[in-house]
Amino acid sequence: MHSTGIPIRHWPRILLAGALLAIVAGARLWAADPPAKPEAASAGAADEAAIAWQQEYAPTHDRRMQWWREARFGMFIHWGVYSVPAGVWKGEKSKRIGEWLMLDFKIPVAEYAALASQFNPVKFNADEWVKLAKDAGMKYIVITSKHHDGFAMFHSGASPYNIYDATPFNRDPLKELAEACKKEGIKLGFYYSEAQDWHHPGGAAYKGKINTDKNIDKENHWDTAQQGSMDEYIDKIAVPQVKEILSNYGPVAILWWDTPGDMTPQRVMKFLPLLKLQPDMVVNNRLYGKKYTGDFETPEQKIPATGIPGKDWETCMTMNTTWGYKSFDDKWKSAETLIRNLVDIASKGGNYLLNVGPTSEGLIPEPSVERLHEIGRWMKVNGEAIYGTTASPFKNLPWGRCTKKLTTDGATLYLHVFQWPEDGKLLVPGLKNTVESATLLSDGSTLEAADDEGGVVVSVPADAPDKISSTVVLKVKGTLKVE
Ligand code: JFZ
Repeated sequence: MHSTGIPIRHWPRILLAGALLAIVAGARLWAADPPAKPEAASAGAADEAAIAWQQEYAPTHDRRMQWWREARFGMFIHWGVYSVPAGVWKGEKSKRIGEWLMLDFKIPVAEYAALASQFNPVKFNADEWVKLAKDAGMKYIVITSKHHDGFAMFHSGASPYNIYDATPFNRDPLKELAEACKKEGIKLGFYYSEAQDWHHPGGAAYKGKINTDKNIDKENHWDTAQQGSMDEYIDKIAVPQVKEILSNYGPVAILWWDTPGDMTPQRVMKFLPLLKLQPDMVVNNRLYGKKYTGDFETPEQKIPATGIPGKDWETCMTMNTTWGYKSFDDKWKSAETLIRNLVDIASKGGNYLLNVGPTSEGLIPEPSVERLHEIGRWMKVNGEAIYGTTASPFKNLPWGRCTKKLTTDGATLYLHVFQWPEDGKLLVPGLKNTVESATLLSDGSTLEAADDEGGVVVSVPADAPDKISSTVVLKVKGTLKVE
């Protein structure tokens, strides 16, 4: 699927494989929907196709994923026209996530589109956003290029319903972000809602149980302006726009698909060849069915209890309870929770994609900024124990988490201590290696480490260097032995 290592002449074979694989996988619907009936196909041919796909795709997976695995921490940005109503429609507060407002209130297409004339984010400053992410210790940014409301946040030639043509703003924020990211050495990726599009005729709409209204057709469209051929929507809007974002914004590090409901193998095949426009790019798993895994899994708003063994994965999460800006959502997670989430995720081998929802003025809300600053302060001291680490060798640590780096002749264990021991004795249960050195990451001071029946006991100072999470670094020789 990516050009490097895959000669062009193989493309038809890859596409065929992808299509057949997709048939096996069956349509992945949105949460809470029953699985769709798989289309008829012989299982044998489909299995062969799955294998063929893996053979073509796997060889470049590790190469493309290398930076991503090092990075561990990124910023998600949900920004669009929905930041104008900010979760309120005609005086009524939405209970849904902010970017779903149009569907929540079944807002007619023209009425919602008119909001664009009020979208003038003159305070938007790409350099500031990128610096904020960078200072928080984030290594990449993923921003919504088009969400389900169909509004493109870039200057699109495929539809005038975009921030450049349909608002008084007259700027292309994705261009500006691409430049700022390049300058600061931050990777940039784009979210694109490939199937759902509530604006353009033929775009899909969520089919879950949300509608009791008789005016809604079986496609769950609430406005006749939404009716049309989905294939035509894919050909005229989605495919050209994905081509634009992969062609006009420099190196694109990530393509983050979303909500594949109503995708078919044929529709998937229209997108796949575009990926070769960015041979180093990684893609998530939301283009189609479960067997089309992409490069990484995307648990949403949750941290899998034991990670996802054998898979790369990224937990995306909000800081309050919405992705797109809602003026009244003040259920903010504490910096402590966010930092410990990052540690928890790294200890299970995953990445953390933490969301901000900028306002219609182009500002990242102050509570988000404050939290990002606090995370940044912590990362400046403890980043070494996050970047490029792999999952904990311990099943359970009563006081916190562990990340590790394997070296040619041993290992470095980073002990993330959430509950600092009151008696000054930190027990590392089941560790059978002899400890070469034990230090505090915050000031490099040496600590005593002694073998003990239960493992290794590290003597630590009375006070925790950091109330949220302090890092003790153990260097051990030889193969890791944990019982
Ligand atoms: C999706 C979007 O609908 C939402 O607006 C936001 O962008 C979020 C990051 O992603 O939400 C989803 C998508 C897929 C599932 C659940 C919620 N799913 O497959 O279970």
